[in-house]
Amino acid sequence: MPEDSTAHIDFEALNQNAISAPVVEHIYTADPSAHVFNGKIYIYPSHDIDAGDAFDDLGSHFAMEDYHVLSMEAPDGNATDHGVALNVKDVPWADKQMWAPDANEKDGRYYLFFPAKDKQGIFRIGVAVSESPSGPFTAQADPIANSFSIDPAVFKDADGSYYMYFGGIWGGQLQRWRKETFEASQPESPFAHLPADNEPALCAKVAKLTDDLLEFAEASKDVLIVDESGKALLQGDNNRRFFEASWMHKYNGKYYFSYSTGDTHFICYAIGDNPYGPFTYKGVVLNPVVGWTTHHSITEYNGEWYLFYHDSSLSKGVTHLRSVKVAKLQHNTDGTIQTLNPYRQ
Ligand code: FUB
Repeated sequence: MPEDSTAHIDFEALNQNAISAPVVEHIYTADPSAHVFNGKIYIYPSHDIDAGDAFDDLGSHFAMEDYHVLSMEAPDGNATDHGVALNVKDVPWADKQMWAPDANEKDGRYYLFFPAKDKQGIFRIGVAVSESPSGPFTAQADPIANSFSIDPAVFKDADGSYYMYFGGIWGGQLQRWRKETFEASQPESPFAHLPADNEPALCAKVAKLTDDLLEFAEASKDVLIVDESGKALLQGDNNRRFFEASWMHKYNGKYYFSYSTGDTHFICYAIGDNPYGPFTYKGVVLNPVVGWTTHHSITEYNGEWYLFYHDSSLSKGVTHLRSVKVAKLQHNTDGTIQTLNPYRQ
């Protein structure tokens, strides 16, 4: 991922114009997956650190080692850091890069879903379990069978089914799973195996989870995003096509799949009639933030909707040192979402 130049940014002015402030400042946090459990907001973020790894397009500088859970009594309140919830050292199958996690609850138990590179350097998705939403979590011995790539988001539908959405291109390795097995790339390149610009875009994946939430109940399927005429978005449609950071929320009976466009830095959304799609592209949820990555979740709290997101304003533009923020989100009466600008013009 190319590093943006932030030398021209007046961070004092930017922070004054920001629509929200970091929810915590004592650690760097990113990729927030927010849920309401027992009336309280719990945020499951990445815990950004500077491990000294060089910046590259594979995201090697995102060398995170553990997760902390944050909780808030209200979206405009203070956040509590519950400390280390899971460390990579305590995950038998994982080697490094604890990237964007999510969590969910079933029958009073809490499940943390997380990607990490295994000992062969392949991203897999694991599950860790706790009796408490704030952890600590105990990891399963192995990753989810047939899991791959990054950025799991687990959505509970009204009928009690749970679905995992996942995937991310470039360093997230999704493009290396276009065949049955993982395709090698020597030397490792984030661009090998991508479709051509005039081919259909690579899709995020979705799979229903088993009743114990520990495995896929089915082979994962493509999350197809189409334009208003029903045509699949193309790989070269960088302002609209999927890159990473899947999320699902349901509003007025419709399924909203939202995601990051990566190299064009938008959070976009598409609407469908069921959890598998297809989803019709509708627009932008969040315009670009300071920092290369953008990642979010959309959560209802007390009848209002909130966007949890991150930027690199606290670190003055360091791409891999990000801070979680939250802002109110509005759905229009026709079901579309009002685009947020992270900084007032
Ligand atoms: O935090 C590491 C990676 O950066 C995440 O997995 C992506 O979604 C991007 O935010």
